[in-house]
Amino acid sequence: MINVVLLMIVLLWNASVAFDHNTNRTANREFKFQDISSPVKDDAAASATLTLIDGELDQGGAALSALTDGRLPNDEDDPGANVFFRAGSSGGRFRMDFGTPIGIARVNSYSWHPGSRAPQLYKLYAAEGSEANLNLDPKRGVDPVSCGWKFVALVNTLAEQGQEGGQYAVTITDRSGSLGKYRYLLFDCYVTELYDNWGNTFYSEIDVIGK
Ligand SMILES: [Ca+2]
Ligand SMILES: [Ca+2]
Repeated sequence: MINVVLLMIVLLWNASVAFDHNTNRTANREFKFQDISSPVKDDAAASATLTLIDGELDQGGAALSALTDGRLPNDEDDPGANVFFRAGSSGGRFRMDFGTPIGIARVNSYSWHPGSRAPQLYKLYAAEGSEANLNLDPKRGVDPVSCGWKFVALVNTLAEQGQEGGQYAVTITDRSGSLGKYRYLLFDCYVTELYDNWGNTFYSEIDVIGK
């Protein structure tokens, strides 16, 4: 019995999140980081379909497809090359569809901004597609776990204090080498601060590396 409980805990907490930060001084056009690899163009996300589920993208920013186009911003404040939710809003949700379930080794997300729109704060969920009660479009206020989604990880790169601008690279992995086999990913993105209207992250690229 104890073994079963322990196994369940391990299964529930398998995914791990790590992140790397380039300060405004060390940020670079290639998104080179100390420990996490740079964004790539030919990952599994490149051919995925992206759909907005809730919230509103900022009109000054790029379409969702910029998250998977393999292209990177020219500088630290390039709204047209980043996806971000409308200024003053509290973020939103979007879905990534691979068309068929695929083995996923890791999910990497990249962002770049000189100030409070650099850090990342989001929850990642996943679904295989055949879950009985799966709701592909759960709006804010609906817990995705209650409608077929599996919670994968909470990403939070916010600093306790001090400088937050620059570039962030996040990698979500699993000690088993695979996050699982999924057709859908759901990103539930939150503002990084509420002091002003400028807390929605500038997301430059999301890579999904197949198993
Ligand atoms: Ca990519
Ligand atoms: Ca991009």
